[in-house]
Amino acid sequence: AQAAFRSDLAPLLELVGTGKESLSFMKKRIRHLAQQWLRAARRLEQKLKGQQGDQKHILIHIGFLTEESGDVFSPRVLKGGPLGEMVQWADILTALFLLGHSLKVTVSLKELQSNLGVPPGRGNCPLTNPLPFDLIYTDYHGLQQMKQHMGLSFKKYRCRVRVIDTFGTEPAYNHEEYATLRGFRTNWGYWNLHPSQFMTMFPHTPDNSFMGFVSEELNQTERQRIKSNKVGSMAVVYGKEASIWKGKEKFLAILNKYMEIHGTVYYETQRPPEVPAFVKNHGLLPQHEFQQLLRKAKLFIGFGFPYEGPAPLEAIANGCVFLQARFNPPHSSLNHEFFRGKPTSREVSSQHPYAEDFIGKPHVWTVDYNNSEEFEAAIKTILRTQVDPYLPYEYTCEGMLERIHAYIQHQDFCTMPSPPPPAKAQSPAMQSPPSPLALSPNATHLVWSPSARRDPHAWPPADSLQVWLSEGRHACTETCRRRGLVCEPTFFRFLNKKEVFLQLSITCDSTEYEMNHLYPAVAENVHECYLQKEPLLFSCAGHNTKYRRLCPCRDYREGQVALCRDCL
Ligand code: U2F
Repeated sequence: AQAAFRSDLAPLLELVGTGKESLSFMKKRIRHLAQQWLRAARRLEQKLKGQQGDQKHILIHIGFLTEESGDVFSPRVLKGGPLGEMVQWADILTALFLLGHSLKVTVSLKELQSNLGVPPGRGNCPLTNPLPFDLIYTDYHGLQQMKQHMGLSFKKYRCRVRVIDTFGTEPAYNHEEYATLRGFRTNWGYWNLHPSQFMTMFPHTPDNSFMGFVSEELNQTERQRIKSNKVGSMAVVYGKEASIWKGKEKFLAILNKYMEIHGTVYYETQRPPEVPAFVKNHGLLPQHEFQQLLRKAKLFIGFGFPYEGPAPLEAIANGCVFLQARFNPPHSSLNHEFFRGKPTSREVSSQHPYAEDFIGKPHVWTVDYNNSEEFEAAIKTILRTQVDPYLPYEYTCEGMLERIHAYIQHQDFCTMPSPPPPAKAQSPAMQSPPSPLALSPNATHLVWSPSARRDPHAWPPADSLQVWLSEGRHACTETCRRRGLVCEPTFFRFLNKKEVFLQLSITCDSTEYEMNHLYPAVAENVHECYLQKEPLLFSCAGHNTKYRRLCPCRDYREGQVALCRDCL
């Protein structure tokens, strides 16, 4: 059946269930944003002109909310604990539902088992019937539970799984054998999934799919009203848990010279000692009241934690300037407890790198907090700066619907494209005739040849490919970014070829196929060229001064980095 856009969210609220504070939070959010979602769905429906594709049967198993995984989040919903994950799940549910798919939602192991068709009382056995879902959205906890209860069927069906993974999983950590050999093993596992099956909260590395979430949107009247009601001297501190305020007296004192400081810190009976008396603390607010507070404020200020949450986007969308700390050196799994053991080597350059890199001034100020003068100067400049509310398209409801729709229509990890030619040398007689080269040189890089065959079903379409050679100190993520492009891991297979080095005028005294997440690459000083032996290890992330990497870059739609210009 064709998927048909839905025009009522009430049935979704029924699907979500009750009995946990986290579920109530998600339902409140869905209710509160309903009109905005419905309008966006109508706009996308018009844009797609009936090309909605098939209705999918989707299981959504929110593993971290199950008792079996400890459910540490639900009891903290009203106490200042993390809400970002629930924000995202609420939005994923809403988007999938509005796009017209058929959904089942589970938050316990028992429900999971009965939906998968695991016979009661049986342990780790294959499913007796075919899996009744085309797609399963879950998280690392849910993945573990599915593995434990599906027996051999897990391997068969894992290509249908999508893992919602806040901070992302880089290919080097995902590949079991490689992770084990090369020290990339983590507690989160090495699942040998296709890296794009992991879906992140922000576009961290394009090796994973960017899922995102949404923020409240403003119409023209609201924008005007907000602008005229702004209290120019009002600042809101980012941090609903008192511990985030610890040791920040110095910054608060400087800020207090210029602005009236508000907070939304959870407390039981009295003011937490970390929050100075000059701060007006509202206590933890319901989400829509928090938005109202942001609408009045001029400044939203972060003290370094939490990393990469939704709140700064909401603040910027409500017309605040976001001031945050630069991390020098950057925080990562190598040097910071919070990231330790996470399956990524990403270097986090500030509290919110997306805000820093994708939004920037005048909305976002990233400064060195160790330098009081720089900090104070930033506050003074911000006080004089006028900003409009701003929300990148990819964080609007329409943007999220558009992206998820494209993923569901085009991402297929169950039928993989044919692997690159075998690495072993073939006898000359067996060699196939050379295929026409798909790439042609263009002074500094390679572009797709106009004459090359293009697979009409390939997604993203290959003709958006440009091949650039990285500097030793840059990952492909960065190499493409510097050219206004984005790294596209599905294109690695086009450039994992000996001829490509030649086309780039690189001298290769030797060329070898090996397993290494930085390949294809060249060790320039010794003229050694390397190709990738394991397609699962194609990785936009990662760099080493020894190598210059071959990077597949593509264009992207304004405000929607996940999709190339011709991707819809
Ligand atoms: C992030 O988790 P957090 O939940 O700590 O992220 P925040 O940016 O603080 O905000 C989450 C939501 O909390 C809401 C606000 C945001 O959408 O509207 N809120 C509220 O309802 N009432 C208030 O008084 C103040 C805020 C991230 F999302 C997680 O993935 C990470 O695990 C975590 C740690 O880095 O950071």
